[in-house]
Amino acid sequence: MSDPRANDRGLSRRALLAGATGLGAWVLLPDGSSTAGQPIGSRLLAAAAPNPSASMHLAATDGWVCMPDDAPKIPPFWPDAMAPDGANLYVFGFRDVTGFTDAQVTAQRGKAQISAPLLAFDQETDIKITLTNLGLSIRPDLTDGHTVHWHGFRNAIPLFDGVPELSISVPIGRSFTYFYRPHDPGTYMYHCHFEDVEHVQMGMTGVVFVRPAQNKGTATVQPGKYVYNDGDGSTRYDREFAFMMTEIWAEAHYRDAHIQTTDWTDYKPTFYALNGRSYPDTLEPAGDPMSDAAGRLRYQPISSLVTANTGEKVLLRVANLGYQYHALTADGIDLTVVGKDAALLRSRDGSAEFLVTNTVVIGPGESRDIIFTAPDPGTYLLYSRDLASTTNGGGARRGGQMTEIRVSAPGTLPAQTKPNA
Ligand SMILES: [Cu+2]
Repeated sequence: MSDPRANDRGLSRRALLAGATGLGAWVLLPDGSSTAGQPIGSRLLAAAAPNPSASMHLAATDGWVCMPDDAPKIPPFWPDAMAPDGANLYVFGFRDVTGFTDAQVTAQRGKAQISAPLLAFDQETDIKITLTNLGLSIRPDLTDGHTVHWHGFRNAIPLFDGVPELSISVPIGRSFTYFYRPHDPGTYMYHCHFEDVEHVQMGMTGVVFVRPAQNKGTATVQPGKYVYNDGDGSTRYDREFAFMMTEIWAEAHYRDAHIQTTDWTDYKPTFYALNGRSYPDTLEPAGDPMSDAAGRLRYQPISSLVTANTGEKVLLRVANLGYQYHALTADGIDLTVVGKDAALLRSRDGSAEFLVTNTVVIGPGESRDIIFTAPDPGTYLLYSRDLASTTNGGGARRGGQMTEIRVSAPGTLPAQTKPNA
């Protein structure tokens, strides 16, 4: 395996030029102009100098996770008898291996997680994401590549868009560094785009969002937490929680593990998930994929429990990378949709077009930014309206895309330091 840090350093001007020139004679610059007729890269990189930077390292591989054990069995598909103790479903996925040594990265082969790591960046940050393809431990015969596709993101350079037909995919044992400079705040999602119907279903999906420059404060807005550059503070919030909504078709996962093919037109999900977990697992605290003591949700590390103090503004960043529509509802709580598909809901004359509702419909590949004011102390359900998506495999107990909003008296919880916590 190549050294991902070397690869990171290797995103030199020359490498960038080689990549860009290989794909066409000009590129569109972030300011809307193009480099036609100019030496490619000179303006692009000169402009990068003053921006803050962020870099991270993701690994792509396969692994095993644990869906709720009391769901009706579907022999031989689920639970999968080949699964190691404490697991029951085969998946593909990403892991955050930022700062790991080569040996540590390689050791994560066969230890994928769902959903993918939650990514958050500030607007106008120069971002490098190195992807290492560790291969599939259970299917060494499958020589699939993997990519990172930042869905809905306007990429200046197709090379970094992660659509293998239009740029490249990362072969097994190799690393590639993607570069982004986000100009548009909002909630996005990312996924592998290689054999995407299969790899997305297998678990290679995660939420990525961009915080607005307005958070630093402007002439009209105090420094704080905002969803967008609204100019008037109307998207301010106190706490944020991101949800990746997906469906899991256990039969297809079994067939991938057991060297069989799937007819995707037979699609019939078994589990419905928030951040890779089905209720009541959604309520459990965050897991740690590196900890042997983390228990059965070790490789489904993202909690979906919403907590707040009465009166606080709570932001829900919801993305859907399933293949079906979902409708999220919270009984007795007004939900204000302030953003859709990483765009502030605002009319041409600048007036707000926020939608106040108690049910938010989200299509596949779409995202919503939803703010509500935490009501009186108590526990409130947040769930998908469709009955099938609030069971586990059609079982009698409540399950699927359901979680709780637990509200405490004012001043009880300290300020939130990271999303979904
Ligand atoms: Cu993939």
